[in-house]
Amino acid sequence: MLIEKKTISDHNDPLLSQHTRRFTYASETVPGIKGIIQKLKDFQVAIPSWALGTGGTRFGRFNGGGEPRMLEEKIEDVGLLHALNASSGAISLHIPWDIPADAKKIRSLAAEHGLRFDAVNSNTFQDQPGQKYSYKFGSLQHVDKAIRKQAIEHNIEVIRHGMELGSDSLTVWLADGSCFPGQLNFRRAFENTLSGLQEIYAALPDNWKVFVEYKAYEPNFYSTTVGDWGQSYLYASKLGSKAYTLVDLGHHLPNANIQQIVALLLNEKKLGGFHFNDSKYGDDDLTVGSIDPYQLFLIFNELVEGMDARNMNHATGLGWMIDASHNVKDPLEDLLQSVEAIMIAYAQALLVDTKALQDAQEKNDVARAQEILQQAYRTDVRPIVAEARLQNGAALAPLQLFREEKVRAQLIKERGEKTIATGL
Ligand code: PSV
Ligand code: MN
Repeated sequence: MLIEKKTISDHNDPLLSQHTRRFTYASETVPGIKGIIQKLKDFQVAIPSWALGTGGTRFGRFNGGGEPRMLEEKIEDVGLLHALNASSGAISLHIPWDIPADAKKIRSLAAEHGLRFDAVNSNTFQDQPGQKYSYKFGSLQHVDKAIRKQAIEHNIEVIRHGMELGSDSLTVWLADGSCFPGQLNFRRAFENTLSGLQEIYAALPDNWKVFVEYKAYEPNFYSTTVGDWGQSYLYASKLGSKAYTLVDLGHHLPNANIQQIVALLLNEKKLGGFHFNDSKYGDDDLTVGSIDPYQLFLIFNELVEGMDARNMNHATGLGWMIDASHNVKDPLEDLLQSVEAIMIAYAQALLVDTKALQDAQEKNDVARAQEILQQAYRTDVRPIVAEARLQNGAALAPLQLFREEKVRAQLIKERGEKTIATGL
C-alpha cells in the first residue's frame, strides 16, 4: 500500500474542524443530505489502466517518471487513488496492453486494494508485433474476411480475459472508417461491422454487456464506421438487449448537445456507459470538468433525472469511467482532479429540485427553469463530497495528501526516472 490508513487519518485530523464547520452549513441548507451522502459514497468511477502514464501527442511526450511498468503497478496506482478518495474502486484494462500473466493473482491483488475490474477493452486500432494481418484499412469493416475474422477472434479473447478477472462488460471502440471519398463503401462497411459485432455478441456470457463506443473522427478523417450515437444505436439495437451505446464526452463534433443525446439514449434503454473527459476542440482528453464544468453538470442532471425515472441504481446502472490523457500534469494528480469533478457534478445534479423544474417546464417558465438548474450548479457541494469521502475512510483533501506524502518522488525512487507505462 502506498498510503496507509494511519497516514490518511493523520492528514484528516488538522482539517477536521474547518471541514465540520463547512459541512454543518451545507447540511443545514441542503435538503435530504443523508440520502445524497449515501449516493456519493456508493458512486465509483473506474480508472483506465492507460491513463496512469503520461500522455502525449504525435509531436512529443514528456514523461515524469515513476510510471507503472506492469499491470501489478497499475493496480497499485489505482489502489492509491482509491485509498485517497474512496471513489475509484475499479480499473479498466485494455488488451493486449494489459494481458494478465496470472489472472488469479491479479484478481486477488486488485481485491486487496478494494478494486474490481470494469469493462475490458479490445484493440483493433493498432497492429501488434507478430500479428498476421494489418488493421491499416480497418478491422471489422475490412473488405478481407480473414482480417475481419482476426478482429473478431481478438474480441472474443478479450472477453475470455475479462471473464477470468471477474469483469462483466466489453467495450468495443473501432478506429474503422476512411480518409478519402471513394475509399470505402459505407453500406458494406456497416454490414461487415454489424456481422462481426454479431459474432462477438454471440460469445458474450449471459450476464455481460457490450458497449459500442462511437467517435466522430480520428484516426480516420473522412468517415468513421461508428461515427456518432445514431450509428452506435443502430448497431446496439440490431445486436440485442446486451448491447449498449457508450458515450465518450470527447467524441462529438463541436457544440453537440451531449446532454440531449444522453437523455434520449437513457430513455431508449440503450445508454450503457460513459468515458469522462473534457475538451475544447476535439478529442482533447483533458481533465474532466476543466473546460466546461457546467456542461458536465447538465449531463449529470439528465443522468439523474433519467435514471430516477427508470428506478435505476445510480452506482451500478451504467458503466462510469474516465478516459483522459495527461500531457503536462502528473497523471495521478490529474485523475484525482477528474474524479473530484465528477463527484461535484453528480452532487450538484442530486440537488436539482426536479419537481419544481418539471412544474416550471409545464408552465413554460423559462427563467425559473434556468434559476432552478443554476441554483444547484452554484451551490458549493465540495464539503458534501468531502464528507462522503471522510465517511468512507478516505482523505479530506486527496490531492493535498498526495503532494504532502511526495508520492510521485516515492514512485520514481521505486520504479525509476524513465519508466513509460504501456499503452497510449
Ligand atoms: C478512442 O479515442 C478511445 O476513446 C477509446 O475508448 C479507446 O479505447 C481509448 O480512447 C484508448 O485509446
Ligand atoms: Mn473512450
